[in-house]
This record gives sequence, C-alpha cells and structure tokens, in this order.
Amino acid sequence: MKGRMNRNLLTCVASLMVTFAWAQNPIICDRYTPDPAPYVHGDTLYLFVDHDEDETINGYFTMKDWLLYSTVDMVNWTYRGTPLTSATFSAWAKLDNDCWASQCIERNGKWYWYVTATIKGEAYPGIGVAVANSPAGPYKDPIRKPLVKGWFKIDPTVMIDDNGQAYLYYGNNNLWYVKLNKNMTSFTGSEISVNVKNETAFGPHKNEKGDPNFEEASWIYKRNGKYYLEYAAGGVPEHWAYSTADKATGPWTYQGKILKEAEGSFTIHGGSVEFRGHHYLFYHNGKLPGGGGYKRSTCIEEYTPNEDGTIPAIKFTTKGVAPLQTMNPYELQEAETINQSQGVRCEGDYEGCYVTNISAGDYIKVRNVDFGETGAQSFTARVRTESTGTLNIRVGSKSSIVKGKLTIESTNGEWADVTCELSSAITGVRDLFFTFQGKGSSLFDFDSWHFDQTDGITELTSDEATTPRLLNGKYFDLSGRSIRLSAPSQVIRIINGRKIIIR
Ligand code: FUB
Repeated sequence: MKGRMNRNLLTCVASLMVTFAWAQNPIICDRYTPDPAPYVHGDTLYLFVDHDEDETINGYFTMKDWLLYSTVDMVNWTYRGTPLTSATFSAWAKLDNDCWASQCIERNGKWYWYVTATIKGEAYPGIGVAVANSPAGPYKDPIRKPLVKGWFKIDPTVMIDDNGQAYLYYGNNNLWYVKLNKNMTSFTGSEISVNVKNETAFGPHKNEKGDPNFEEASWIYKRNGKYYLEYAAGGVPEHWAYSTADKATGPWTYQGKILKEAEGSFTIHGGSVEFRGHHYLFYHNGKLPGGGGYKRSTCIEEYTPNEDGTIPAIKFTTKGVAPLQTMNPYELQEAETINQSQGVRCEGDYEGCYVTNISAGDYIKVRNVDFGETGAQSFTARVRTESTGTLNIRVGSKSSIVKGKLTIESTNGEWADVTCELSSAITGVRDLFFTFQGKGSSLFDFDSWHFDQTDGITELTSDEATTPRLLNGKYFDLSGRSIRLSAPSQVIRIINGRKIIIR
C-alpha cells in the first residue's frame, strides 16, 4: 500500500507543480536529504546524505538513517540504498533517531563513513565510523564505540593530506580535530580544540556577547596547496562561510560569506567538491514541497573559484547545474536513476535498488537522453507485479503525446522484462518521461529499462512457437528461461525481453 507520508509529499508536489516542474534544486524528490556530503571517486560523484523523516516527532529533527546517491552527469541521480541506520551503531548509539551529519571517504579500497549519533542513555552525541568494501556497503562498526564523544561533538569532516595524514574535524559552536591513524578508526594524541572565538580566523562575533561566528558543519579540503574550511556561520538562521590556512591544522584566516541563509531552513550544512573540472557547492534548503527546517533537501550550485583561489559569493538558483554528459538509452539504465519524480519511492540496498509505490498520475523524469539520429523503435522495462498497470513513454514533457505504451500484466511477483514498440522513432537528445496509469496504489515495481533501435520483435513459425515446455504450470523456452504465453494462439511474451509474434 502506498505510504501515507509519501502520499502527503505527493499532494504537496502536485499543488506546487506549476512553480516546481522546471526546477532542478532540490535534486532529490522522494525523500528529504539534508547535510549533503559529496565525494568524488573516479568518474562517479557519490552523495552521502542524512535523511529527515516525512513526519517529524515533537516538531524536531527526526532522523533514523543515512542514504547514498550517485551520479555521473550531475543531473540524473541514482538511489544506492540506505546503507547505514542507527542500528549499525547499536553497540553505543541511541536507536531510531539522531542520525545526524556525516561524511564518507575512501582509503586503500575501504570506505570510512563518519557519523554523528546520540550516545545510548546520554543526551550528548558521539562520532562513530562505519567501514565497508564499497560505498553502498554493507557497513560494519569495527570499534563498537564512538571515536570521540561529548557535548557539541557533531558534524564530522575528514580529509587525507598528500603525506597520508588524515584529519577529522568536528564541532558545534566549538571546533576540534584529531589526527587519524592510517586505519582511519583510531587517532594518535589528544583532540585539539580550535579557538573559534578568534575573529581573524572565523570572522566577526555574531553578537555583542562575543559568541563565535562559526556555528557547525565544518567541511575541510585542499585545493592547489591551500586548505579550505567551509562551515555554517552566523548563528541561526545560518549562512555558509569559509576560512583558509597553509596547513591542515591552521592557523585559519576568515575569508567571508559564500552563501546567504538557506531558503526555508535555519541550517544550511554543505560542502564543496571538484568533479570533472567543475566546482560544485552542495547545501540544503527547505524548499522541497512539504519541506522546512526539519525537512531539508540537497541543492547544488556550480561556481568558478577566483584566480587567487578565493571563493566568490554564490547565488541560490532553482535551475541548479547543467548536465555534464548525455545518457545512453541503448544501455541498461536503472529505474532509480532519476532527474525528477512525483509520487514514486526508491527502495533496495547494495544488492539492488528499484522504484516502487507507483500509482496512476506519478511520473519519473530522466534528463538529457541521447537517442541519436536513427532513433529508438522499442522499449523494454524490467518490472514485477501481481497486479497490472501501464507505463507510458513520453519525451519533452510529462503531458506530451504518448510515444509508447507498455502494458504490464502480472509477473507473479517475479522480475520480468516487458517490451513495447514505439508509435514513431524517438530521436535526438530529449528529456524522457515515464508516466503511469492503472488502478490501485502500487501498480508494479520498476527495476531497469533500455530502448532498442529495432522493433524488439522476433517472429517465429508456429512450429518454433511450440517449443516452450510446460513445467509445474510455467512455460520455459529452450534455454530454460521462464516465458509467459499471454495469448497462446497469437503472441508469446518472453520474460527475458523479447516479444515473439507467431506467424
Ligand atoms: O541534521 C542535523 C544537524 O542540523 C546537523 O548535524 C547540523 O549540521 C545541522 O544541519
């Protein structure tokens, strides 16, 4: 059954569609995704984020897990599961809430995800670390205790310097760091407290009492030999500012504001990365329909650093960033690789993710798909259902004419490939829309799709068509693959993707 919370989000999306339909920021539509921590690895940008629940408890942060997305083009984002929950840190963390800001980094093939969580039986937080062999997990808590703990010890940020020394900074209204050992799960020496009240280092005090400009959400990195520390500043509502240093340990010099206060959110937690020669600043706001200070969502702006390495003031946009490349529709694409969506929800884990909760009226948009000059003639989707539904293929807009209609019948709950022909070829670089029709609140699950430049139909003689074998009520083709006879005297649909017409 479609979740009530998800439906609320859907209703909000629908009511704001006129203003929201063209927007790129926020970038994820089916969940609230605060405290973005981007990480570039090869040709992929991973986005580690927190997760504000759709329903808050006591009108405060309600955060039970951490999510992962990835992209290769900056506009279509693939849900990679929910690799960490408070249960990952069950040895020491309070369960089912307080999964606060985090950052993940790779070292020698292992992924180290540093998180903020509240210590069981205490009111104060600790910073833990989970380790995995791949960014999507599975993750384990190898030390079964927080690395550091105490009041205001939140919002870890991590970097590995060129000489191999790793640093972990953290803190709210205070700032500390430790020098991590090579194993990334312990540190040498004691934690060092940085004086955030030093106005040369972190900017003018936010009030006459002398409270520091530095608030929280530190984000450390190195560019062209200089160390950058970005952070939320100015108290709440927060803006985004930065300081620089010649060493990872400071002393820091305040450089100024980068972003104004986030729209619709009193926090702004973010982080900068360079990806394929472009500089991006990630941050969150409360602008996703239904959003607000406790329901925040990731946004991105591109910027060009000044020649002297300083960061210019960056403006908020709703249009977000431009695509870095086109998508190839003739290769298998994951259904959970999405530019925009309405109503649907991505689920799954490191073993495989998919789109679910699909109802009539929902849609998925995939941006910048290059169909080429010859164009696509047929479409195949991997789906599963015990019900029925229709997937319509459109280009340009979600209300444009239907170019292909995929009729999905029960697959007995098993994944199955279903193919349809297009009414005319789709050519050129287009935005692709999947819209859905059918009765009920969960029509089918959607795993992957691809287009073909042929009609995708194999014609067989009726002799050949008699080759399917019947076993335990199911038909199998000669190579043992399960097939379904939908209208035995005319059409055989082969579950692995080919539609066969009997002559
Ligand atoms: O998301 C919970 C807290 O809000 C984070 O730890 C802070 O940085 C702020 O964004």
